[in-house]
Amino acid sequence: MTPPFSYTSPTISVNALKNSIAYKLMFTVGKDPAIATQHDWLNAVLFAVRDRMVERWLRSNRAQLSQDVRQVYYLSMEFLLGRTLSNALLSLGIYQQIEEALDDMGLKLSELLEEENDPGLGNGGLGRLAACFLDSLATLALPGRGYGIRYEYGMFQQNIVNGQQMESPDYWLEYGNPWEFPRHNTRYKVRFGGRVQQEGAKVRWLETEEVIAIAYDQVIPGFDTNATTTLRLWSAQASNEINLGKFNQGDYFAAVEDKNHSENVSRVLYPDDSTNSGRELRLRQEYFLVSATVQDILHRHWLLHKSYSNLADKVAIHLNDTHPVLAIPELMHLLIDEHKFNWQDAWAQVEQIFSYTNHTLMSEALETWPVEMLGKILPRHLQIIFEINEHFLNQVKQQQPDNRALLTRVSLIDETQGRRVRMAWLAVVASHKINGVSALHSELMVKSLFADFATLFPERFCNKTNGVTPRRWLGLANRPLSKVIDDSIGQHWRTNLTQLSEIKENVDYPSFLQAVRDAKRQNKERLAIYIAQKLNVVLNPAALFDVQIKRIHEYKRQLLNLLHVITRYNRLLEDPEGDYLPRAVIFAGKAASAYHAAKQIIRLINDVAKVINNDPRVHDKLKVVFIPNYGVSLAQMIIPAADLSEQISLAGTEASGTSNMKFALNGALTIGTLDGATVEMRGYVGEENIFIFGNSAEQVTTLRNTGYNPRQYFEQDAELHQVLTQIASGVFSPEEPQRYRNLFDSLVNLGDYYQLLADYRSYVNCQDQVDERYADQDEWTRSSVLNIANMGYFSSDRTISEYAEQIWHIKPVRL
Ligand code: 26Q
Repeated sequence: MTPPFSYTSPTISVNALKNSIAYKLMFTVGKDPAIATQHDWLNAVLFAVRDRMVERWLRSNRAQLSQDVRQVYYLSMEFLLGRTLSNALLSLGIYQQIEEALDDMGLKLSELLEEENDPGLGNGGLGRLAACFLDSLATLALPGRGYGIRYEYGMFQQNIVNGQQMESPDYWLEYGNPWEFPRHNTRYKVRFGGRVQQEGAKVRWLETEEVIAIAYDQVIPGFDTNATTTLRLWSAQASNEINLGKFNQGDYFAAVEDKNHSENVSRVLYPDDSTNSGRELRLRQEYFLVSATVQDILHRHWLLHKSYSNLADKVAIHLNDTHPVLAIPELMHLLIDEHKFNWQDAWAQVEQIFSYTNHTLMSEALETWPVEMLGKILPRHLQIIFEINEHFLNQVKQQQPDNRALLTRVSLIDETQGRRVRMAWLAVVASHKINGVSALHSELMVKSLFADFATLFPERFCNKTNGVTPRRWLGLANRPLSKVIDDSIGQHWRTNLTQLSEIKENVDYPSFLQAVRDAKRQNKERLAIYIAQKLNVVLNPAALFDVQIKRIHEYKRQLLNLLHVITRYNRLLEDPEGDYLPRAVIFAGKAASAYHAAKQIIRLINDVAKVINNDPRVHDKLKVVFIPNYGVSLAQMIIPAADLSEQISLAGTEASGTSNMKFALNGALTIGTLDGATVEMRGYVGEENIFIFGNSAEQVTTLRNTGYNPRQYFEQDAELHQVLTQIASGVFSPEEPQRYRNLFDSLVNLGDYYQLLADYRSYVNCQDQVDERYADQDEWTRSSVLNIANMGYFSSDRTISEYAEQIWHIKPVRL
């Protein structure tokens, strides 16, 4: 077995590791080696490795404490970490040694790694971004920690039954979570409900219901460094006081119900689904996270400084979208009601402490909460929000007297929709920096959503283009390609990704191109085997692997992809003798369970796949697969195997995208619209090495304003006409010909908001160019290499360094 690379710890020997593993199996797992299962061995390895991480953790925390530096607290309702063990092995530099140790013990590391579960504590891009950021914080030795919720149930598991998505609960803690350190003594009361009483200048929040937040910590190892960071997740526990009261009165069942009610707060991750916003439990979750976190921050600060007056010197709090925005009124509440601050002094701290990232411009996805609900659950916070609003609106009046329309627009309270609090407005008013996640998105943000605020506070708005960690997304996910790169330029690209540009020098060497191609081929074969086993569909690894994997959403336009697939199918049948490049079109992604349109898209993909894959005339020229239960682990297998990356959202709708970067980093070429960070990727890889089609964001807006008329495209484009007619008439759903009638209407007759038909022709033509380029394998591979070589900018290390310098004002800890 060739070593993955030689970032290898010289100090930890194979023998020492063998001893630790055997020891852990007996004394921590409590099993006799003679009867231990694979899972027991996995746990033994994991505990042995964890010990090594903890050594670094303690050292790192000690350094952080003693240097008393400013820290960032990254608040996020989601952290999508993916599996931990393999990443830990690479970070510690003991991958090879563990592999060898296990070999000697008759075990295979690769098999054990597949046994580890993949906690799905996030929906998609936003949660995965938070995980990449922790990886970079740790690797750069930046002082900070992540705060989130320890959901008992993560993102639902997706099964495909008769072509349709079925959800089942993801009880990821079933076999325990060996990576977590429960901190039973780090606990805070989180209060809900009750009423507010004014006693002179003092406000009291009384008769509340209480839930206890218990901390669970996980080490996040930095790569090739002693530095680590911490992810602290909160779990809800019923507070006994209340329950015991009822219990003693003999009402046992009511007591248990109360307990369940309290503990429901951290029960389950909410899916990203605009239709279910306004749910009370989600609001309680959001407050649970921020209340426990802000109390913890203040507590830690007090221990060190015995004062809160220098809070803003030591603390930066970052809000990952508006989900944790209640941290703002919570900090005001604690400073004023508990720590005797006056309003001005408290607000002065708040304004220096908070920063906020916006991840969407789509109005239906912006969080607002009914005033009435907020008042019921958090009466004191509602009061504070009203007061923030009053101060803010007075300030606006001074700047722009007599502009009533402006006041209505910027008010934190939206009076047009039955009085709701606009959480994004609250975030903007309180934060010293607000950023978008790609250049285009940040530009649109100040032109559209936050236009008024950008005039009021121009210095607050900035851009921080997303990035991804090269450790997981290249080093770990794509070992064959990593090896090729290591052999060419050494190993330091892992912590200095711009070094990848050095591989450009090899772009004219056939042997290098061949090595890159071989690596890709190996990854494709591995994926093909997985697909054959799971789905019983055999892919030709020589085919072009055309991949779209992401949440199923109308704006991401998986349907546009499918329109192209059907077009190809029709061409194949039309001219069976033609010379076609074989293609495998691969989809994966979850639809929110209440999102009917998204579920119909999944169903149609599967219906189309069934027809095409079983049509003997097609042979292996075209295959379509939908891989169920997409998540981080699957992404790590699929992305390295892709030739073509589909990034085809309606321009102006995808804030950034991050899989677009992961694909290019792994040598896929992109076909995409000028949306999100794909715009910047084009700038780096060059127009010749990316396939761009469709309307620009500006053209999309113009078309919307001048009247988008889909029928016109339907009637004038013969291929499109055929495809849509087939869908509508049941060619792919013969057992229920009307199944996709509504879908047809939404595209053709109801003025489709996502303008699919407007981009259809340029998309299909662009796909033809993809075929042409793929036919020349050397040309293709050259482009592929230039994609890899130019992804240096998209490392999350770059992104995090920018946040650290320009927003958080934090510096690396000396170790
Ligand atoms: C909100 C309220 C109630 C329930 C759920 C939610 C909710 C949960 C998750 C709303 C949104 C999300 C997730 C959003 C998300 O992942 N956005 C993506 O963020 C990425 C990182 O910046 C970007 O790359 C993507 O473009 C963006 O879509």
